[in-house]
Amino acid sequence: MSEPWWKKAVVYQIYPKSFHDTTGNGVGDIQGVIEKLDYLKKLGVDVIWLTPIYESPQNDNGYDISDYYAIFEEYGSMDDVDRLITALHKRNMKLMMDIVVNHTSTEHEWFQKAKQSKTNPYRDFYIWKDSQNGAEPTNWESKFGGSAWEFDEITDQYYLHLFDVTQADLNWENEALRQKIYEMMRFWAKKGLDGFRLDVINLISKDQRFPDDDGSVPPGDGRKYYTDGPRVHEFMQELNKEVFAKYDLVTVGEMSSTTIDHCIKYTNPDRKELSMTFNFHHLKVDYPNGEKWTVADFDFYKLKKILSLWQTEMNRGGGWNALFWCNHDQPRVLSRFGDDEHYPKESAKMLATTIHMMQGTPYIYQGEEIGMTNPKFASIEQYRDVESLNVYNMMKQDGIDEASILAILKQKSRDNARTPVQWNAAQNAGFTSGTPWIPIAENYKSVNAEAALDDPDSIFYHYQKLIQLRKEYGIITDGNYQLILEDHDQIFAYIRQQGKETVLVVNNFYGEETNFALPQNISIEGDKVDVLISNYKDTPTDYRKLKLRPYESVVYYIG
Ligand code: TEU
Repeated sequence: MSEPWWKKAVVYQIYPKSFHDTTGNGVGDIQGVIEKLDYLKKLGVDVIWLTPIYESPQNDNGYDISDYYAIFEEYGSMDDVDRLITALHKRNMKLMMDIVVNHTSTEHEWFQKAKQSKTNPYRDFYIWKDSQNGAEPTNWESKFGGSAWEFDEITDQYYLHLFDVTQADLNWENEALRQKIYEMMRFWAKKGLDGFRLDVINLISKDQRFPDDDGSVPPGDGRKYYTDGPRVHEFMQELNKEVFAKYDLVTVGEMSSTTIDHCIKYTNPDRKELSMTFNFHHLKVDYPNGEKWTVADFDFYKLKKILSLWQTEMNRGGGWNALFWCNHDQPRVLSRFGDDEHYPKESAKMLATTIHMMQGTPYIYQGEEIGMTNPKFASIEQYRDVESLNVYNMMKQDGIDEASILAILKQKSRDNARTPVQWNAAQNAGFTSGTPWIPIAENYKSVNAEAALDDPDSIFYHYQKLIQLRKEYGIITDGNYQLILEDHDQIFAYIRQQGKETVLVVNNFYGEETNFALPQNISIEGDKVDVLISNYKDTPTDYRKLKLRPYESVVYYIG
């Protein structure tokens, strides 16, 4: 059987709110996406993943859907979506829509009906429980802080919300609900979509005993009772049969706190569940003792180890990884693992190469390709994200001083990724003619798409080349992965091998020079050596011993 097309594809994530505004209301829109398709075609990406554009009160920027069949007015109309699909397909590109089916907005009609009475037919679409000795039904915590249960006076019961109080969890045990979801997803598939990104899809099956978390496994917030839960694979197979298989869709599941074993199950084609998964273990290397809300440096050894483990284990189990550094929930990678001040170009390119030469399907988050950085907000007034604002309030209540809280948000807030795309050096970075819904990063005069396109040595063209290499070299898709120099404190190096071919990837992750020496036990055949990509000029061709400059990154092909 031939390999699925998406194994050689690169996906570009668009967060429409911050992408491009064509109406002047300060919020990006679908027409703004259409206008930038030639730019994306030039970059070379195959698929666009659009984060939720459905009707929504926007308490969590669209991850709180109130109508799956309607488009949020500020983004445009259903006609705009149809035009986007046509415009993409004309360019031989594809559309992947984000879908949120772990929860809906409490403004969704189902929830509005469900809360009216215990006997309402929609009641069981959600998860309702009585209080336990006058307190919440369990001690589970919301991912955005506080209890995961909210009391509703009308019927004297609590409903479950693993995220914001306005995001009520759906009850996947209910067959009628599942059928409604499949029907809705088929509606979208019929429009000519090419795939789905499924929001926190590994949280849909809750342990029906609903036990208290005894805290024996950190963080003790209840997640062990609903993460990769009892019926999740059964539900994925049903979803696959009812929707994905009928339309030949590419699917990526967002997996919260998952394991490699589960991700193999989700993505091994024999099981007919999903195409690939996102996991976040490599992005928790700056959470000391699992705590996200601190200012912390990242653990370089851990980063290498985790990424490498997922490379080898997913391959061994016949699974498939989604590769990424950035999304709308993560700080900008250039500010996080690179040096956005002294070596922005070198380190952005080095980070891109590190991920793009691995096995899997790479995802680029809007602005990453031009080296966008965290905005370094200095006041709470500049933040918009519900999670950041909750954390701010909770830390304030705990008596933590303003400056310390702001320092944490500056590093960890999800808003770091959500500032508008910097298109040019004009007013509001060319994002809008109005007032942007969230402030624009101050560096837009030098960091912007127009400047990147004018500079042959830009980060943009480095990404373009990485995407091209994936199309040209089968070994990037299929070759075996092996980490080398595992204990080196500055170098992240690995080899990919297939038959007599080798790709050697050497990255200096720091701003100091260092020496690379190929370990003796690594055997490389072949005498033809090519430098596939690098981030300095005059790269030496003898790959066995190298003096690496700050953030230097080199990829050799030997075959
Ligand atoms: O995120 C799920 C998720 O678990 C996180 O990455 C989340 O942002 C983090 O735990 C907060 O600390 C998805 C979406 O990507 C995110 O934007 C939504 O807010 C969330 O689901 C709820 O739908």
